[in-house]
Parts: sequence; structure tokens; C-alpha cells
Amino acid sequence: MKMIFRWFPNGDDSVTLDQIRQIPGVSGVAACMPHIPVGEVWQQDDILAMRREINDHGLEMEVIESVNIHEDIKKGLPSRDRLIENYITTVRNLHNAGVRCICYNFMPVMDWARSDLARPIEDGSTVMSYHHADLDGLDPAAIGDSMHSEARGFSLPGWERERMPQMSADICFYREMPVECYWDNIRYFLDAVMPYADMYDMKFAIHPDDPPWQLFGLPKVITNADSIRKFLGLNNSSRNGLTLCTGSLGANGDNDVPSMIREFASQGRVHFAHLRNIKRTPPRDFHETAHLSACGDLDMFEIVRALHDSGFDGYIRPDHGRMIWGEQARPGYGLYDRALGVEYILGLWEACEKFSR
Ligand code: DNO
Repeated sequence: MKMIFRWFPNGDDSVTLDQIRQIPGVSGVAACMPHIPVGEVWQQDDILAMRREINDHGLEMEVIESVNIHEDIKKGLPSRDRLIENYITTVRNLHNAGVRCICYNFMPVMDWARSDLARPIEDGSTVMSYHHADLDGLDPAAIGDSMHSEARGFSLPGWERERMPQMSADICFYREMPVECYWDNIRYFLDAVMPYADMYDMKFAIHPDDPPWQLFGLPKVITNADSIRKFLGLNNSSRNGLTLCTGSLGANGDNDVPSMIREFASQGRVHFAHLRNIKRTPPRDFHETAHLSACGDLDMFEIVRALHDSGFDGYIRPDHGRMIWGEQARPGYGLYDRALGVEYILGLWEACEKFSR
């Protein structure tokens, strides 16, 4: 297992590589290139320059989060073949730069959604929260505007400003699409890309839908154990795997996250794990919390133990944290609470290691 930390290049992060290097147990970062428009090839030289910067700070760059999928691929438009070719070229260039794992998602129109990026909780910190009634039925562009106003000037992955004007039209497009067509488009993408995953020794780790239920009438597909089984069955390559995000899947109290981990990690299909905790207000509201089990509804010990006992040897990163100690950072991605999360997870991991001897 390798512990990594999400990092955004080109000054789009309040957290520096020097700081990340000083978090005990962190060996690398999950990097990205959000300035490259989705669908365009990531050029070898740019990737190598980013890797050099990361390596020069004593850290590895084995994981990219994310190489996003162009909307035309998700929609199944004729232009998808050219875009998939670009994607494959990017995979090759990343392989040449030593990248081993690509995190991506197949969420239509937008990545994750929250109604509040800075909700105060009892301890005086702020967290990201989701109140279904505040979001559903609203104009997503307005939601995007309000999220950006709370983003402290940092980019919000999946909510890039240039995509806002297109959002409403895209939502209408998907509302007309039978969900089975959406699954066909996922299969088409996997069938085209997985042979290159083998050729370039690249693990593909799809992120579940966040939240894991329908919003804006959009197809949501990676939401529970059954849908994950279906997804993994679309292409049986062991490189076709998951980013197991505990906070996304765990938002639905019916999802038994440790048992999902035991099932999919023991099949070698979990390549990357995002560990965070949440507090649920059923049926569909929740807010994020500190990583500790006692702070939320997820049993983080059982989660780490399930990974450990399944022989998981992929990457883990702490996921969204609280904003604490006066930090001004991208919502969910401050230094302090995620660093606390790292040490807690590593403590649980060490206990699992020692108890299993
Ligand atoms: C949000 C993140 C997502 C995630 C992508 C992976 O904070 O969890 O943006 O990186 O869905 O493709």
C-alpha cells in the first residue's frame, strides 16, 4: 500500500509539495493537469515537467486524478473515436512518465455535487455538506456559481467555469437517454482503452458517483455493489478497476462499505482508495467530518481492515477534510485535517499489520 496526497499544480493549491513531503508516511501525490481542456492530449513534455517538480520534492507521481472523459464519449457521439484516440495517447504519455494508475469518472455533466462548501459544525470547523432539497430542481449553472463563490479562488474539479453555459443543454440530452445506452457508452470506452491499459501497464480506477443517487434526472451508474459488479463485468481486465471512495458510496446507508471492499479488493479490482468519513441524515442528506470513526457514520477501522485483509496493494489517499485552524484552502482539500487523516489511517493500517502477524 502506498499513501499519497492529492495535489494541484501551477499554483492552484494552497498546499505545497514541501508540506506534503513532511507528512509522515506519504510517498507521493495524485496529480492532475486541469488547465488542459478535457479531450485534448496531455503532452509528454508537460507531464515530464510536472513529474520533475514532484520528484524534486522527494515525492512520486504514480497516480493521476483525474484524466477526465470528454462529454461526447459519455454521450456516444461520433466524435468519440477521435477523443478516445486522444485519451489513449495521453495514457501512453503518462506511462512513459512512470504513471501507474489513472483515476477517472463517468459521471455525466458534473463531477461531485454539494449544496454548501463551508458548513459550520459543532467544533467550529467548516465542512462540505449535501442537502438534496437545496440542489435538485435548481439550475446547475447557479449551483456552479454558488460553489465557485465558496471556493476561495481555487478550481473545482468537475465544475470548470467554461462548462457552465453548456450544463443545462447537457442535462436535457441525458434525460432523454435510456440508462442502458449510457452503460453501452461506458462499455465502448472500456473496450477501446483496456487493451492499451495492458500494453502500458496502467491501472484504471473509476470513481463512484458522488452522491450515489439520482440528481437533476441524470443517469447515475456507479452507486452500489450491484452496479459495481455490472461495471467490472463490462470488461474483465484486472486493470479495469475502482477508486473505492468511502464517502461517496457511504452516503447511502444501504451500502456496506467494508463488505464491498472485501468483495472487490480481494478480486484485485480496487486500485485506489479515497478514505473519508461522513455523517448522514437519511434519506439523502449528509455532511463530511473528520476521518475518525467516532466523528461520523463510517467505521474507518473496518474499512482499513477490509483493505488490509484483502491484500490491497494499491494507493490510498485521505479524502476531503474539515477546514480547521484558520486555514484558507480549496474546500475539502486543506493541509491540516487531511494530514491528521493520513496519520490516523496509517495508525489503523499498522495495527492491522501487527495484529495479523
Ligand atoms: C472531488 C473528487 C472528485 C474525483 C473525481 C475522480 O473532490 O472526489 O473530483 O477526483 O470524481 O475522477
